[in-house]
Amino acid sequence: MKRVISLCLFTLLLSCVSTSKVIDDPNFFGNFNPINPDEKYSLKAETPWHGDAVFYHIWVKAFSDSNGDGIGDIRGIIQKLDYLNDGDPSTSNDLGVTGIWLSPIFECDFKGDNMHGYDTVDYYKINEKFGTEADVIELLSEAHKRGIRVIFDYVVNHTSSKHPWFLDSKNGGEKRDWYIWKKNPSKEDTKTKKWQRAWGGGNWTNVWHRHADWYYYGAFWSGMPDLNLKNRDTREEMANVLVYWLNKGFDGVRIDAVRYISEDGPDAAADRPDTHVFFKKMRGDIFEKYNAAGYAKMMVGEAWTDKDKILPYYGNGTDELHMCFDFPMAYTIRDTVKSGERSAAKVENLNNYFEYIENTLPKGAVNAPFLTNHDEVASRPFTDYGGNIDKCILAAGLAILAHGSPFIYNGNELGMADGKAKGDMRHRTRIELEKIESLLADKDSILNWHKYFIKLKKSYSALRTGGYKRVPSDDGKTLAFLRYNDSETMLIVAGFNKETKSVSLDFSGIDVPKGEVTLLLGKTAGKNLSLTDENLSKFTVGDIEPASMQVYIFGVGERIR
Ligand SMILES: [Ca+2]
Ligand SMILES: [Ca+2]
Ligand SMILES: [Ca+2]
Repeated sequence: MKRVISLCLFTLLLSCVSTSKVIDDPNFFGNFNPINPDEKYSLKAETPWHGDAVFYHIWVKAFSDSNGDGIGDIRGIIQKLDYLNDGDPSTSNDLGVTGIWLSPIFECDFKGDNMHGYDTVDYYKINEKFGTEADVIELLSEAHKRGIRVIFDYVVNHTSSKHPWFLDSKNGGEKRDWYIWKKNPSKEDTKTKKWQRAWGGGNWTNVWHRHADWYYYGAFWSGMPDLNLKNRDTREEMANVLVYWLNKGFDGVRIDAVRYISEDGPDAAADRPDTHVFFKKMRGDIFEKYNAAGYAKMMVGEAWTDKDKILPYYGNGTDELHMCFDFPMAYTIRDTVKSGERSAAKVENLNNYFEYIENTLPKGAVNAPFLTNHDEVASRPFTDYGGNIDKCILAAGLAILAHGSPFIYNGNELGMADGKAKGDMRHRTRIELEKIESLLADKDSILNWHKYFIKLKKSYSALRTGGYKRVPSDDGKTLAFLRYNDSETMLIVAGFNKETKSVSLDFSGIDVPKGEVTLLLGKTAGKNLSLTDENLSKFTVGDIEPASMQVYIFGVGERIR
């Protein structure tokens, strides 16, 4: 017992010391296991691939159930791979995505209705409800055959309170310092700075949870204690977890709760300098090593916050996270599609946001646009837009064709509504895969439009990594912009109007090739246009249907729809 007490005092002392300056540890992840990708199941990548990807976000429990127990599973995903991308360019009934993000697949504590898996109890064991490690290896193998990369949900900020590490820690064992303990956290509150929820609000009792005479830190709730990542031993083991699965053949990770890696005191538990050090080291010591070995892998981070706070997670563009989910873009697209027909200001907001991303992301950074996910970010588009499929399609097009590599949440491509459940459960109901066949038969179904947008994104590099330039229109309720690079110039026209109409675009002062402008994507018959000196300031685009998108290329191209 005395040993435990002195260990705890030491821990307290250590945490006081470590809050005073940024961790500077040349051996940051300790003696973590070697980077040694399994050649049989890993997909080679001599250069980074994430800037050219279209991802599909699978909520494993809801997606595809292979054994009829009502719970989606890994074998169910394998059975649906041909729907996602059959790997055959000559067939076109598949969605065409090139990446999959799997929601947490490791053994977790809560196995009830809302089993989400973010409460890990064993990072080395696949959740038995989902299958086995052999199933996961087969998924990697089958996905890779089709050119689909697979990333897993890496929950590094916290474990379940039932994880053996935490049981040891709370009993004063050798892993005591793997979690964050304080005797009197509320005493650290001052008049102006308080322990509270890491994202603001609440008070110290929301994040400090009592055990015996001590309190442990858990940013989300008492059942998910935060790991003490200021401790090198903890970092070493979490690096081992990462390397174990990346070596097996995973192509990257979605990283949960990236803002909360480090907590330094009252009002200092989000976006901390140590958190950036953590991801910079992870990039340099782990991901760049895979890159050098010819197996480029990536991290996409969940920094659920404002644009100014997301940006630092990219570091200089090549030394921190590869990608970050663009939460502000999700909100802005939603807001504009919802009411752009009534408000030119909303359309202007979206244009400003696209321009912000283009002008502000450092070189090398890849944005991750999306519309919704498994959390309470927004309702599914179908529910959000009151069943207006045109608006769902327009929103999908804006996200897929936006700067970066998009993530499509499973079911949105099928026009699914929110489930009849409360809170985040409504986003996690069974994916209605039985709809696929009838949606494929209708050339203007939401599923087919997803396929068109994805095909376009994959066919034209300007839509993936090109620049962005707004084109003024005579109608504030139409968004027109160019995506361009040295070899391609694309024009995207998004109409938020209520009636079919024409708009006049002003290209004067914009450097674009004159001549034929070919319609690649549009709902109506549409027609190719021609840009001449005469119509440079009054270039007319017609047949813009309510809540619709048209995509053109300057020059010639093959019409997709
Ligand atoms: Ca099942
Ligand atoms: Ca195909
Ligand atoms: Ca934390």
